[in-house]
Parts: sequence; C-alpha cells; structure tokens
Amino acid sequence: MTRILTVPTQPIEGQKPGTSGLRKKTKVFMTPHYLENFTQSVFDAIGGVAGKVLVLGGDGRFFNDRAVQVILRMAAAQDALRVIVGQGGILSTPAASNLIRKRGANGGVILSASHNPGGIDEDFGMKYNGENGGPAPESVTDRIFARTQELTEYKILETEDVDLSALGEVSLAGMVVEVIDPVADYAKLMAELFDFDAIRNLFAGGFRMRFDAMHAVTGPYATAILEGMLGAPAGTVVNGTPSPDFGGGHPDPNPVWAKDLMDAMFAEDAPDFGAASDGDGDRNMIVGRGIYVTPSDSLAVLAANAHLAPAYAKGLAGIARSMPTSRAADRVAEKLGIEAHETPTGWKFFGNLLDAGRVTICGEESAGTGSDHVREKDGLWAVLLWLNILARRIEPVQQILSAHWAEYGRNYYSRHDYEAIPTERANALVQRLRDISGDLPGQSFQGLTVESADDFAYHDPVDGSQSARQGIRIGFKGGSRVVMRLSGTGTEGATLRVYLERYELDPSRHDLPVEEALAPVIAAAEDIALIREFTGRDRPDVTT
Ligand code: VG1
Ligand code: CO
Repeated sequence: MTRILTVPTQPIEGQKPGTSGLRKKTKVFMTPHYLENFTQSVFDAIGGVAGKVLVLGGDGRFFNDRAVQVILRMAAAQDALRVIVGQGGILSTPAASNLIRKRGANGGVILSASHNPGGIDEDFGMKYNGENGGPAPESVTDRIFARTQELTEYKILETEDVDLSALGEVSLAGMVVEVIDPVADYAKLMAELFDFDAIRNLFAGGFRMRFDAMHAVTGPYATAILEGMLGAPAGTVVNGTPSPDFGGGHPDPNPVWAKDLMDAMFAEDAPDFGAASDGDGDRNMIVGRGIYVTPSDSLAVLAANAHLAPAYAKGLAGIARSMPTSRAADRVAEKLGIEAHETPTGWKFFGNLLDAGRVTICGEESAGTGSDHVREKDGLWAVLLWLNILARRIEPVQQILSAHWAEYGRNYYSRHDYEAIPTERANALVQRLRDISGDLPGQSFQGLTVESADDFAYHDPVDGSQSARQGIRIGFKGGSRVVMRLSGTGTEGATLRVYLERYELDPSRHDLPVEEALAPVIAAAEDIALIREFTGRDRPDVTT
C-alpha cells in the first residue's frame, strides 16, 4: 500500500549561499524533516523532477542508506522517470559524475561530506550535480538556498524500502529504480583513458604499491581496478572495505590523516608508490618512496607528462588551477604554450572551462586533480595517470620530481589551517586584510617586499559571471606568495586557511626542508595578518 503525502514544513537553516553542497552534523540531517526539506529545496530549485532521470548514491557513511531511501521516495512522489542508484546506495563522486554524463541523466544527488569524518556524531552531506556531471553552478546553489528559506511543504511517498542489494530494475509507484554496479562503468572509462597494458607490465615486473582507501568509498573501485584489472598483488589496497564511520578516522588523504601510509612509504622496505583517496573518492594523495608529492606539484607533473597516457597523447587544451594552488602548473602551461587559468576554490569553477574545451586538466592544492573525462575531481584517475607515467618513464617518483624542478624551478608549498575559530574573529581578520590590502604593495615584511595584494575576484571567461571576495592574495617580489581565505566546507565555527608558497629556480636549493624554505613567508604572513592576535592560537591545527 503506497500513498503520496504532502507534509507541511518550515524553512530550514540550509546551505551557505555560494557553496555547492550542504554539510552538517549527521544529527542535524537526522532531525525530522531536515533531509526532506533540503531535498525538496533541491528539487524545486531545478524546476521539479517530473519526467527526469537522476543518478543517486553516496560514500557509504552513516545515514547514507536511510537518506537514499528518503530521496527515492520523494523522487517517486514527484513523478521522476528513473533514478539510477549504485548498489547498496554506493557511488563515488567521480563515478556519479561519469554516470550522469554517460547515461544522459538530468542530474544527480551525491551523499557525502567528502573528507570530513562520518558517524552519528560526525558529518553528513548532500550535493546536487547538473547534467554536465559537475557541481551545480552558483546560480543553481543560490536558488537552492533561496528555496530553503521559503519552503512550506514537501511531497513524499509512504511505502516500504527499496531493496538496493540486488542489481536490476524495480518500480516505485511508477518510477523506475535502476540498481547498478557502482564500479563497472567507471572502471571501463579508466581502461579507455590509460595504457592498462603498460601498467599491467609494470606490476608484473615487481613494482610494488600501497593504496590506502581509508575505509572509504574507493575501496571497491581500487580493488577492482588495481588488483583485479591491473594485476597488482592482493593486499595492494589497504583499508579497502567502506565503513559507515571510516574506521573511526578522517578519510582525508594528507600526511596528517594518512599517517600510516606516510610511515609505510618512508620505511626501510617502502613500496615504490603510495596513494590514498578521501571519503567520496574525489581526492588523491601521492607518495613516492621517501617522498611526499604536494598536490600542487602533482598537478604540474601530471600536466607535463599527460601525453604519455593515450587519452592525452594529443596534448592538452589548457590547465586550470584554483587560486590558492601553487603556480607550478602555470610554468608547465607556459612551456607547453597552452592556456592557464586561475579560478576560485571549488571544482564547480572548472566546469565552464572544461565544457568549453578550454582546459583539459585541473587541480586544487587540497588534493584534487582531474580532467575533462568527468566534471569532478577524481582520486583514482590521478593515481592511474601517475601509474601510467611511471610505467612509461620507469623512474622513481623522487627522480621525476627532481627532474621537474630542475626544468621548471620548485614551488615550495604548504597550507596551515586554523580550525573552529570563532566566526566573528575570522571574519574580522579577513575584513582587516581587505581594508589594508591597498596599502601593502611596496611594504616589506621579514625581508619580503609586497608586490601585489588583493581580494581575488574571478571573471568567468566562458559565461561572464563574476565571483568576488574569493580570498586575499599577497604576492612578494621573487615569486613568494601568501593566500588567506575562510573555508566554505567546515561544520564548526570558521576555518582560516593560510596558503604559503616560495618559488626557487636554483637547483642547488631544491632540497631544503619545506618548513625551512617557507620560514620567511610564514613569518611575513603572521606580521601582515596578525593571525595569533585574531585567532588566539600560536600554531595551526593542521599543516599539510
Ligand atoms: C575545501 C578545499 C577545496 C575543495 C573543497 C571540496 O574547501 O579547500 O579546494 O574544493 O574542500 O572538496 P574549503 O572551502 O573548505 O577550503 V571535497 O573533496 O569536499 O569535494
Ligand atoms: Co571529496
């Protein structure tokens, strides 16, 4: 017995305008009507779901299974034609992006709070991607936000749960629920992009790798592709079974949260190559034997060597990086004679450039790298491109990096995060920087002279849209730089991110410890922004 209910409801405290998804404590999502209200806001903002095809899945975190059932019932109550859902409600973010594109769906709903921890006391999230497979642009997220403020009712079907364990199609009050293998289409795409024979030979020759799935969604993908299709020995993938609380850890692939991987890669008997991915599979971390590769360097190396993979053999149209990402990739673009773009933080800003064919490879300092194969960053894609390059160059990661720096110079890079600081203080710090930025050029701090300072405003060259106030950029003579901005993805207070960069052309100075190389830039950032005074902290919570 099924019937459609129209439930009266009230506006909710929803997503922040300008952010591409809603992330909240799981318990907030679990409060009565909250998930329903946000889902209704999304459906309303996209003009309803009647007659539409949607993709649905998430990273398997706590509440994923319940949320999928609610969204299916709401879509069915509102006459959606078909929902393509990953078996067990599972889909990585890049796999969902691929499915939307491949199946010509109208859009998709992805359940994840990405690298944030999961569990009843941790975080949950939901985001909407459009028909190009990418995060909804600001025009859509602003409409979603507006709907959350004026909602009065939602529609839902009252019925039993759909069995998502079996592949195939079932009808939910006339709507088709198509349960698919979450890995199959994605694995096929990867096999089209990369030289799987070369990578297979690499593993057959004894090359050893450790992939840490961090108990998150990439486990099944990595196991199927690396161990299944590419012949890497069993055990190459560790922490490969997704768990609702990610084994109690942060599924955040960086040296802090993937410390086990770092330890393994710096040990005596370290494997040749190490990698990790995040909660929803869109981020990546790359480690060679005894060397961590910063995401900014990884982007530059991938761009410089992409032609070694079949999908990019004809060259790249252009490279885009988010504004705080180091400028190492710009040097590669310059050498290749292709376009280089600097966009605000967040993958959605790459969408137009990718759709227009202006760029092929994109990256963010926060461990996000991807290409025009989907419209999200893609953790495993980055790992496979590295493997493809390693299979063709037959050189240790360390040597590839040294050669890269010798050719282009080295951009030393680090990010300092100050987490859960009172919002007013964080806002005051940024406002002050905005106010003084006009006076900074010409002034010197710790021996570094400011060359330029502004609050980054982006003008999208494809659709002409403007995005202002995207972060304070302070450039110094000689190529060093500090960027400061507030996180848009945190769920507690404000997070101040301080991005530090120093450019060094001289190869005799390419082997400095990163903290030492950046010491003057770190000190200058403190002098300019008075971080201690505003945050009350004398050191960052997380340094990556
Ligand atoms: C962070 C990163 C940003 C990334 C975003 C989403 O945002 O800095 O580069 O695009 O997370 O990543 P913020 O506003 O907290 O700095 V994920 O893996 O959530 O999709
Ligand atoms: Co993510």
